[in-house]
Amino acid sequence: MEAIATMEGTKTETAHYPESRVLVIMTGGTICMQPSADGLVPMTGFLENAMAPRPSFNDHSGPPVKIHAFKNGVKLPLYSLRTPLSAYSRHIRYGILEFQPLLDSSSISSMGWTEIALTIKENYHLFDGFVVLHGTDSLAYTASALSFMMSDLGKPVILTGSQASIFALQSDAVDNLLGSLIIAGTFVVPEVCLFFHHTLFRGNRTTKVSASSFEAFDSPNCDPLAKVTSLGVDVNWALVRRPTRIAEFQVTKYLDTAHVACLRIFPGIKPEMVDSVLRVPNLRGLILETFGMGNAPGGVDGSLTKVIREAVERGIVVVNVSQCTSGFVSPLYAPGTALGRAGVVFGHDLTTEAALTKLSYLLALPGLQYAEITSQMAHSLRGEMTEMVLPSFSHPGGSIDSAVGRLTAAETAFTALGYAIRNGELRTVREILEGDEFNHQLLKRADYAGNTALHLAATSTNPLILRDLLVRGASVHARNRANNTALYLAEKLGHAECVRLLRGAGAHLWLDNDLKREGLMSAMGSAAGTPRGSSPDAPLSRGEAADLGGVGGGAIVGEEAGEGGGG
Ligand code: ASN
Repeated sequence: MEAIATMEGTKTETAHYPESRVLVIMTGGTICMQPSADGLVPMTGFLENAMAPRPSFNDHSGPPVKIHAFKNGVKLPLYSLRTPLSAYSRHIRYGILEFQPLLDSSSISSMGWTEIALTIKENYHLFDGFVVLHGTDSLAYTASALSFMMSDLGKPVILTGSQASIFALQSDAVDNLLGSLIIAGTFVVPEVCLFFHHTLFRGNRTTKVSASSFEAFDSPNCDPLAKVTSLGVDVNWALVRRPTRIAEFQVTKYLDTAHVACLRIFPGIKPEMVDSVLRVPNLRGLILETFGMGNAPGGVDGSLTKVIREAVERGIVVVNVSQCTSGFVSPLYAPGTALGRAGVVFGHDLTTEAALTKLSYLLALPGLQYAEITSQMAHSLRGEMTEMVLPSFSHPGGSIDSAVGRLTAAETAFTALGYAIRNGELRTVREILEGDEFNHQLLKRADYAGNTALHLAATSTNPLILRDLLVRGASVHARNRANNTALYLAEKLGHAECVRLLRGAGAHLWLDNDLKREGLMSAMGSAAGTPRGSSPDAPLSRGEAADLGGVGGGAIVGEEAGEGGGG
């Protein structure tokens, strides 16, 4: 319960506002550093020392609330704070798990990446999103590595840090951290992202471009996923990737960075230098940073090409990436063609960071043969390379016409989709979703009650529709205005096949008992409906039934993470 200031500035009304939950994983970096005799070093106690005293991170809504998080399988009590109300009418409640020891990110390794990934995995069901605080030096490597280690991710994982310490008078730390928290707790961008200087990037497209500027990162071959402006967060939903398999979130624990090298070609480089790297014992892969579009010095006798061909014949995967920050490699010029003929894989527009971590990831997968590794290196796994643009489809006629004909508003397509879902018309659903104009947007739209197409499908008797929406990337974590996910509705209605599919795609209910024990039920309750954690066994309440009543309207909610309630 909190006071709302009226126009006159008097506090007369009260209202509940929902909370999202975000777990902050602190690994170290400048953001938490303080000067010492040895230079800047990371300091522990970030929640108490850096966040609690700052009004943007602590609305002083009462004594700190204890929540829980898991670390190495152990359930730990965690003090949490919450932000003041955001422009999206919600608070972000967060707690922090700190690495021991905290690192300068120049010391991160595959072990640290595994620790971050496993921490997210074991807390996945407890939080709406995750913010990883990390030094900037190797941030683009970590973002790339995590993107490959995590498959079928359904929630936002946002990495950030800062160029100046949060304890410095002039710093980018507050903006970077606050922006990350708000995005992670508000928008279901189910990717490993990097947030810096008001910009959300796809993590595996980023590179550090400045050692000192606050604008430290760029993703030269991929537009930002979102921008923060004075008007709010502008998400480029058409770019956002989402899981399209009926599969649960998984983590691959280990990357084989120990047997991969990276070498930058320069004018006059001697073939023997390249050869000696390629003969490092047990080397399995080499990232070759070449000139321009993928060229390396041929030499009169082609001796550089020769040492590379011999390495490929020994089973070493050699990947060609450009030294240029933007553009791509291709066998256009003779030197590039020669490398291609020697068996080098063209990494298209991969960054070095993404190429290195992707190859380390593939080399660590058990049982993957050379041919599979090289083939996967040349294709996008997590949006790390530019994909071929698919031809667009024209809007089909047929059975969609009768539905569209009834409507006049701009959101007719979503309304038609709602009717088709409700009537169990799989064919019409497909026709609408394949309509070129709408297909990017429809899965993210919601009706006036906040129901996305997936919510509607969860209440339909035709589970094939739900399945179709899932494989097209509908988020299982979006919530309607009554704070309920599609799974919650399907459970309540006893739609067993929908429940099975949703759970298979990573949907989950919140841990009711935990929330009750923490005494958070009232804090998490919403004005609109059922508190988070309501028993799925109870029949739909009138409010919930009304919330499913309409398919009209279609106001875009931008896949906001929900209203703070229902599982
Ligand atoms: N050396 C620091 C680190 O990467 C740099 C930073 O965070 N800005 O940990």
